[in-house]
Amino acid sequence: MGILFQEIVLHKLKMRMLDSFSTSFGTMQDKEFFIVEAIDTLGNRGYGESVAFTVPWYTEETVKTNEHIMVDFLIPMLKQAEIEHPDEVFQLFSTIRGNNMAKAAIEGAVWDLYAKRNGISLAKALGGERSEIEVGISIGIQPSMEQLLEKIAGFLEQGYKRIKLKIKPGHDVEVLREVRRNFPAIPLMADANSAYTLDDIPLLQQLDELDLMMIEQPLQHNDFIDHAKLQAKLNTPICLDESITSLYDAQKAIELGGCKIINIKIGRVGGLSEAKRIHDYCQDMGVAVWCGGMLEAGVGRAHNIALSTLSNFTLPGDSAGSSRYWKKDIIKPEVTVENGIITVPTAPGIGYELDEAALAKFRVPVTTRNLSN
Ligand code: OSB
Ligand code: MG
Repeated sequence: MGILFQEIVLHKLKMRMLDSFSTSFGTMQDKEFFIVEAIDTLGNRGYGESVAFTVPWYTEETVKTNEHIMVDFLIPMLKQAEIEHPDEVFQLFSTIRGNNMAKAAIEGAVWDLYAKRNGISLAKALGGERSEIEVGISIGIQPSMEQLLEKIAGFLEQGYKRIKLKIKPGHDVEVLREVRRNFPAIPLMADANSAYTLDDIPLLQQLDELDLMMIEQPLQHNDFIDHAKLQAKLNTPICLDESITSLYDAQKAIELGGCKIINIKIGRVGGLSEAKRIHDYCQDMGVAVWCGGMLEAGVGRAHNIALSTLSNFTLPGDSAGSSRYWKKDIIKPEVTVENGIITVPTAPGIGYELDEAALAKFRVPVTTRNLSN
């Protein structure tokens, strides 16, 4: 028998991060998101997490558009479906354009449910091979150089495997130079979140002397062509984040020479099935991938960990331990990092339990009613 859905429940949560997080596009402190709970007719429960922010500055999606698209379109579609395998969800949702983060939140719950029904971990269901994954840390723009150096030293002490720094015009080459001077040998990279243009080629070329692992998304959020022009003039590998929203994008970006590395985020590409296809394609093309982060709570973090067990995730990801973001996470146990390594859980599904008390504590009302009700 395939999976028949009894109910799809949205839990809307609001959590305050321990530290604000600043990028070239803005500063975040409060995280609002949905935990999607998919319940099958046998009473099994799977969980997904939506990753859009309240403001559409990373992609066009927001918490409100996620709610609208899930409640009015995706949940009614799923409730009518019978699914043999979670790979079918992507196709089921293909008549709805875009809205990848809304789709991924629901598809993620179906993947967890599927793995639990089969008594296997999500990592195993995805075809993952690693029992441990390496993680780095993404550090937001800091108020001062002293604070940045202190933060870096602290995270290195905790064992994180690489340091990623956010940059923006006026806060780039000098900052990275100073960091490199203080830490001559650490694996270091920079993420611009689309803050530059081709006019900045001379500036970006100065990064070549700093031995960065890569520069992430220097140019426009939906571009591959200018990135290819830039890559031709840079030794530092370009990694694309925002620009890659599908397998098609990954194919075009790589064909054009727009990147040498891809940051895969489950939400940005519309779910785990598409993430896996991008992973497989990159592996065939000899392009390394790593798993990005969206300041997730525990459920989203668990999905990132499971995805990172696939064999071409050869570079450390951004999903750090729960305590880097939250005073209290929503899963038991919390995600812990030891010497830069997360041990992949082996229990069925995402491998972590929902902490019902935390869910109750952070819950806020869902406001959108299904249009057809
Ligand atoms: O570009 O990878 C990004 C956070 C918010 C929005 C975009 C990005 C990020 C991060 C942090 O770099 C990743 C994390 O720690 O979850
Ligand atoms: Mg990025």
